[in-house]
Amino acid sequence: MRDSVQSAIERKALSEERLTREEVAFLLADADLHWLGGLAHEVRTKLHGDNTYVVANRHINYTNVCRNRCLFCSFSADAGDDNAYFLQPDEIVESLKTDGVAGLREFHIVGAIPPREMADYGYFRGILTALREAFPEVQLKAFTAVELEWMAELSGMSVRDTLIDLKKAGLDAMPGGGAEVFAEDVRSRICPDKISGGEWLSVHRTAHELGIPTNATMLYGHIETPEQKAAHLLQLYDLQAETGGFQAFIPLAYHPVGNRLGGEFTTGVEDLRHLAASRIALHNFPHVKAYWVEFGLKLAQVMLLWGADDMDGTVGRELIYHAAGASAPKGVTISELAGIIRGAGLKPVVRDALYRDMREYEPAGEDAQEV
Ligand code: V47
Repeated sequence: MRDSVQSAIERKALSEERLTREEVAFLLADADLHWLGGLAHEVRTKLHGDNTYVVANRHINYTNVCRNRCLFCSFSADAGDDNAYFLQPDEIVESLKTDGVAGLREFHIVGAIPPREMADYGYFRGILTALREAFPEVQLKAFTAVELEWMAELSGMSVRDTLIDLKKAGLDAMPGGGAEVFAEDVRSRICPDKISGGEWLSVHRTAHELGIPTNATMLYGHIETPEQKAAHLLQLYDLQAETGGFQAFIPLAYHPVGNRLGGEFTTGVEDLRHLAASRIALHNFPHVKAYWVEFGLKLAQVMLLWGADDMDGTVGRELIYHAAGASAPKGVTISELAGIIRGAGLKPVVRDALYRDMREYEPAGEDAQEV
């Protein structure tokens, strides 16, 4: 029985056919781990050979002041809290100039949902225009679907018109945060004030229609079931089949420190299982990331042989996972990432935010930031 389920999944994954919800739930909950890793690596190798992508990037978290206060989030704060902060666009530019941006290809810009009196639409747009003007060579991957919906509300424009306007201001691509698990039953318990799963998907559909590539995520390891995760992955699969606008999927392991939800860290085995199952289920996504900030560099390296083809980037100063108990460094250099990739027997390829302009990593002159 198990053999026939496995061979049906193998055939579908390698011939680009949609898996069923039962099959994806089987991958997430029951499948033999070695078989799972082997098949995920086959899917990854079919798409990319040994190529393993990295970007010299810098994460920018413009504020932690948030109206939503999701129960799993350890980063957000209320306006009056001691740790609350709010950066103006010129302060962001100044701090980047101080740190240096030589060699950077991408800014990854996400924050929170500050109250209306704190930030209007012009504030968010101003972050893009200030960065584009100061650093025209660095691509802007900015704002989750959650931030986008809020900006549309602030601007009085539709999501489509807001995206068109942000694109004019310099938006190149969108990150995949805020997806969590789409099931309403989960959202009402862990992020009751956040946009719905349907709204998240709709913002990404609109971005794709406008030629703005986006990423997708799934937050696992809290209160969700394998069936809910399987449904989440297949909703992503279906949108990708419709638009082709997703670049990368990033599985996000829940971190339990410093928030109201509490609970446990995921284990390494669970992390490998979720990564491999996602790679197999989402065989129509070009890239799956091993975001080393969540897992540490050693497990992220193993993940490159379990379905991941991308390590995200140098990151610079990570705040969201470190607030929630992450023990990885806050940033690394491109040469460190390249060494980790070569140590897995794979080929490091440097990329930009749009997976264009790619070439094999060469040590001379590539080190964007020593952190
Ligand atoms: O949206 C928040 C998650 C996300 C916790 O698109 C938590 O390239 C675990 O989306 N434990 C932000 N996860 C990170 C993210 C991301 C990261 C790297 C690359 C890209 C990309 C996207 O982190 C949030 C939320 O889903 N998160 N709190 C926590 N305690």
